[in-house]
This record gives sequence, structure tokens and C-alpha cells, in this order.
Amino acid sequence: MSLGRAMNLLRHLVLPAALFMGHAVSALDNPIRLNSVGFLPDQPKQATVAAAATTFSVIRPADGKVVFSGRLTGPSTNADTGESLFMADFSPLKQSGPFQIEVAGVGRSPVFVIEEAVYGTPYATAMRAFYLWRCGMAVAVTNNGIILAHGACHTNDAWLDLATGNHAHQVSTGGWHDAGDYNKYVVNAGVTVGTLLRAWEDFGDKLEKIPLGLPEAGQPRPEFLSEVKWELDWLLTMQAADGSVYHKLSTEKFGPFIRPETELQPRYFAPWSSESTANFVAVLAAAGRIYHPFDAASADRYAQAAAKSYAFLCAHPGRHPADQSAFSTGTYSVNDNGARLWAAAEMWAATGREDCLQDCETRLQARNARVPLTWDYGNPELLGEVTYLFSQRSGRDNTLVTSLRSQVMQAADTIVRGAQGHGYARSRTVGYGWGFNGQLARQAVLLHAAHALAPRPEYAQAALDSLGYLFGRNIHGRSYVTGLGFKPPLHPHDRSSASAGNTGPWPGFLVGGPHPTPADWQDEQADFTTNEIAINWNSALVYALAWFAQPVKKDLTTAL
Ligand code: 9MR
Ligand code: ZN
Repeated sequence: MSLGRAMNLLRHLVLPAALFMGHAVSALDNPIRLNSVGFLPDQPKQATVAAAATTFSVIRPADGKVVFSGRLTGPSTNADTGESLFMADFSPLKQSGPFQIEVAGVGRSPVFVIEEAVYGTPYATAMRAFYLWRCGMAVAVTNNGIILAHGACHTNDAWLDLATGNHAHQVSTGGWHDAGDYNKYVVNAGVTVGTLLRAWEDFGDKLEKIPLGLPEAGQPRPEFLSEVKWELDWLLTMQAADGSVYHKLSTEKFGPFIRPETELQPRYFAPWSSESTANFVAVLAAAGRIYHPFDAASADRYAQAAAKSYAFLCAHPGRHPADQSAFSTGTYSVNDNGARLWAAAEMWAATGREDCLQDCETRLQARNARVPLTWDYGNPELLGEVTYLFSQRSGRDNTLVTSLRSQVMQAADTIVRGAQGHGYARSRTVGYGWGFNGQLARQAVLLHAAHALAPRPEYAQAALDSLGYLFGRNIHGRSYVTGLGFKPPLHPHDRSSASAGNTGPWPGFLVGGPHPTPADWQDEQADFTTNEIAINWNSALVYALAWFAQPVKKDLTTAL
């Protein structure tokens, strides 16, 4: 076994047990747990109360005036947390403003807001997190009067020694840091860019009206697409001359918690892999199509690069993992089936090529058009399935389309049912594992696809309930997104913010979340298994928030 694999196994097996033994939920946590970001006026509204009581009221924090009162229902035992929980339903309250829930003898909930535009700022903040992740350039924003910044980093990326055996340098600056570490991994870049481009396709008209405060603001290209372009342009540099795509670009070992611009260890390309090549094809083909109206020159570059790597992929039909034995950094070594399906779907949607359609449909048939209930970088096929399903191109196999459509609806119904009766309305279709906060948010892609086929309020509500869980309706009674909601993480596993002096955590980053049990999360920097941040999880959060985001009155750019 390689050192890299052994290290990863060790991270998996030893650390969770050692870190979490005896961890208990703090008695200081608020027993009234709800989406502390807030609610849309017309959506159902519930809070969970982890204390015995019979009635509740909703009050205005400013003067304590009661605006709604009701009876708690329950208790019922929540299967996955084992808690006895009561529910407060205040759906009829539609008036805008900040509110709190008061339960006599228990206390008051965090302040939350009911407002049409309640998701505008969280969306922009989560999207702006990608800007703060940018590698290869100096970044700076002012947030609540505090400057969040880093210098131009990793400007010497990178060495080919570990990919080709030759001591040679090839320029591969740019892109986003992957997570709490500063490395760059194509597979994870793929699912991240794919999820973000899906958000743009589904919600772009609306997103264009929400400023992000990026340096590219004011250019003809929408800011959202400028941010994603930073990653796409780096991806182009990961393509080898033959069309294969290097698996990652990384230091040999995870580096220390220092400023990115002071990390001067040599960084290396890893050898190519079929999964990174397929991810590359999928996102660059999609980008070629999506960027064309806004930036034809970039779009053409993306389309050409995708076609070249697709040809390589077709000529190498077997799984080809990258040899990462020289590294102990993240592996992202996964089966390439899902990525190949996605690549074929995007190539067809972008070009209409018959061979790509056939490739895509053969792969869809092979999996009986099944759609995954939960997914991440290891199984991105849903992105291809959604592209195939909603493409306006002719020529598709009607039986396959019908079958895919019904599978999307069935899967969405399963997700909805999975949340029913759960004490925090968290769908039981998502377990508790590394990064599963991201998987919970990412179900919004499937729910939205089902909603687009046959609108049901339950689909939107399931996505809102997942956001509710992430923003505080959970066993910790806390937000899992830095800088947003009630008692958000203060010590995420994040080298950029942790080494930035006393800025505190940078806002808009979703942490991986509890596992192996719902309670096993600690707000500690060392706990990378539950409290790290990562681009793939944030892309899922951005997607879910983008669905419900409306432009806010306060222009975010004024804070920058
Ligand atoms: O998100 C990844 C998770 O699914 C894996 O179980 C884990 C261990 O291999 O790695 C996670 O990804 C990390 C990556 O390897 C390196 N950058 C930080 C990522 C988030 O923790
Ligand atoms: Zn960097």
C-alpha cells in the first residue's frame, strides 16, 4: 500500500475515534432550534424544541410584542439523535421582520428573519467564498469593517517531476484552493464547477441581479461566470499535450497553517487519471456552451479543450487511476463511470454530436437511468442526467427520457418522504459521513429537477428544510456555515483564515458536518473530519441558496 493511501486510512480509522470519544453536546446550546437565517413569508415554518413544554409564542425582539402563539406538538423520539423533541409550527405568520420564539420556562430562540429576500446575502456570501479561495492572485474584501485578504500565492505552480518523471516546470497558476488545504484537485474542481454551472443554468437570470463584489464587476460577463472562469482557466492548464488531464497539483504532504503566499514548498502535478479527464471534459464542454453568449473567446477555448480530452477519453475506455504514491495529500481517486456519463452528456448537449449521444445513452441504459439520491465528487452522473433530460436538442431516445423523468420524480419523492417525521426535517436519505453537510445541500439539484418537471411545493420545501438544518435546526442548535446564522463555526479547519491574524473565520464557508453520529461535530480547527471547509460542499450550498435567493436591498458591494 502506498504511503498516501496508508495516511488516508489512518485519517479515517484512528482520528475519528480518538477525537470524538466522550464528546457531548454542550448544555449551553439553545434547545429551541430553527433555521436561524430565516424564512420566506409563504413557506411552512417550524422550529424544534428539545425541552418539555406545551405552548410557544413568536415575539418581536425589539419590544417583546407577541405576534403569534400556538401549541407545541409532540414529544416524539427522533430516531437518529435519540432525543425527545417537540415541534412549533408558525406557518401562518407571514409578516416580515426579525422575530424570536419564546417557550415559557425554556427561553428564547435565536433571532430569525421572515422576509422575501432572506437568502440573498447568504447566497452572495457563500459564492464570494470562492473568490477568497482564489490561488495565484492577491485577494481582499472588507467584511464588517475587517479586511480579509491574502497575497498572490503559489505563483510557481508547478513541477512535472512526479507526473512525467522529468524535472520540468509548466505554468498552472490560478484556480481555487480545494478546501482548508491549499492544493488543487481536478476531480473535486469538476463536481464543484459542474454544480455551480448547474446553478447558473437553473437560476442565472436571477443571479445576475445579485452583486458579488468581485474585481470583475462591471465587465460584460456576469460576475458569477467570472468567478467560475477563475477555476476553468486553471483547469485548462491541467491538460497534457495528448489530451489526458493530470489528476491534481499539490505539495507532497499537507502543509502547515501558514499564509498561502508564504507556502513555498514545491508543488507537483500528479499523473493523469481517467476520472480527472472525464470531469475536465464535462465542465469544459458545459462551459463552452454556457459562456458563449457572454465571452465567445473563452467559450471557444473551453469547447476545443473539451473535444480534445474527450477524444483521448474515448481512445482510453478503461479506468485509469493516477499513481499518487509520491503524495500523502487528498486522493479523490474514484471510479470514473459517473464522470464518463456526464462527459458524454455535456459533449452532446454542447455539440449535438451523434457519437456523444450514443455514448451517453449507452451509459444511461447500463444504469437503467437510475439517479443517485446522494452524490458528490465520486458519482457526478446526475449532472449529466439533468443536462440530458433538459436539453432542447432532438434525437434522444424517448423511452430513456421517460424513464429518467420518472426516476427523477421518484427519487425526489423519496427525499421528501425521508424528511417527514424527522425531528429536524433532515432527510433520512442522507447519512452522517465526511462532508455530508454538502451532500444534504446538493440534493437540491435533484429536487429542483423534479420541481421543473412537475412542480410540487414539497420539493422546494425539502430543499429549504435542508438549509434549515444547516443553519441551525440541528442537534447543536448552531449554524454550520461560517459568518451566517446563529453561533456559526469559529474555528474551521481552514489555513487561509486561521493564519490571517485575528480576522476570525472568513464568512460563507460550509463545514463538513457531524459524523459518525449526528452529535459528532466539534468547532475545533484540528478536527478536519467534521470542521473543514471545501469547494465541493460550498458549491452545493450555493446551489441550494441560489434557488431561493432574491436580490437584497443592501448592495453587498458597498461592504467591499
Ligand atoms: O471530501 C473528502 C472525503 O470524502 C474523504 O473521505 C476524505 C478522505 O480522503 O477527503 C475529503 O477531501 C479532502 C481532500 O482529500 C483534501 N482537501 C480537503 C478535503 C476535505 O476534507
Ligand atoms: Zn494559492
